[in-house]
Amino acid sequence: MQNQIAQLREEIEREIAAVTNQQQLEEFRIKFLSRKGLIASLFDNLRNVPGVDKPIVGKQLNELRQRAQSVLDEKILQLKSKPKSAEHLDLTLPGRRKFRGTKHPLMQTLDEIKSIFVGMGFGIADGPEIEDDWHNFSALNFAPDHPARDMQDTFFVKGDILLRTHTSPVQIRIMENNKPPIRTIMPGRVYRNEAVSSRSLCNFYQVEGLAVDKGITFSELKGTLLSFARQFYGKDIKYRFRPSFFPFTEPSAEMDITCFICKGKGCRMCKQSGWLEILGCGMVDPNVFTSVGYDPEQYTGYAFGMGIERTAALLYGVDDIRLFYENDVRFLRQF
Ligand code: 2U9
Repeated sequence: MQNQIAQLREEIEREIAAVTNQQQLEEFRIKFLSRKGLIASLFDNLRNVPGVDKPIVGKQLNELRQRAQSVLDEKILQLKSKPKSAEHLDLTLPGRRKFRGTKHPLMQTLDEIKSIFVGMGFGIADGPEIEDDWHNFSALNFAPDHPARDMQDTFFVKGDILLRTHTSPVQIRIMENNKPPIRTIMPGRVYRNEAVSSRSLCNFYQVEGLAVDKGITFSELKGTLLSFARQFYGKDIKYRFRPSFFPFTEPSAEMDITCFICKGKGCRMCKQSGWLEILGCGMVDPNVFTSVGYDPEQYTGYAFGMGIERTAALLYGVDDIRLFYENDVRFLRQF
């Protein structure tokens, strides 16, 4: 009996070492450890062992069963942690494609505008979105009874603190803190108390620009903005300046370019006019210079402003600017 136990122990050690998968593991368990297995049958034979030897043989059998169980448990753990062998890998499968986001179309538009103006020597500045009446209105020559100062048009926070309605207060802050020459653009978010529609939002992006120096003329304004329009909309566009009014510029104008979709023939985008309005501009009003402590006899300057949603809508032929804020991937992945 003791010989049989020794042989079985050797067999157990040999066979467990050869086990490499779940099926062989189960075969091992059945062969040695099941109720009809080899160890159980040795236990059955115990009744034929002489009485004096029974305790010692019984002890050896118990140790054998424990050993078989422990090598089985170890093997279970080993197989679990073992990486799947190469035969399970299908190296011909195509790689998993990661979903790649893209820059938002409004930011693409803004970045393009920024880079064109930086190329013409402008710096970039930003400032607070929560402003006071002075920087947003008074210093910009808004009359005390101008409708924009009304609760109906502007979001007031408390007293004369408000959400800026344009990025012009940044220019006021720059002029308050710096001497000319100044050539800077101010991109940023602005807020207006307006009903949301396909053409207007209550918060949107703007880029404004300001140039101040001795001897700046309307020709420099025209040359700079024409150069911008040609780089941004295409070198073949034609342009026109229409007189307009803003409290902070005098004279003021709006710049139109020939519709780049129908080439001026008239279409849905330009409402059959052949022209697209792209920005507002003008020569800085002398009262604005006085507000910031510049001598209007010494300095002149020009300023301009454009809405980014409107610009991006024109560029990409989008007819509802609310789409830029819905974050529908079917829309966004087209840019
Ligand atoms: C200072 C002096 C003058 C900025 C200007 C415009 C004309 C303009 C609109 C375009 C579409 C606003 O986003 S919009 O609704 N802006 O037409 N903005 S001149 O003039 C300034 C700014 C700062 C100190």
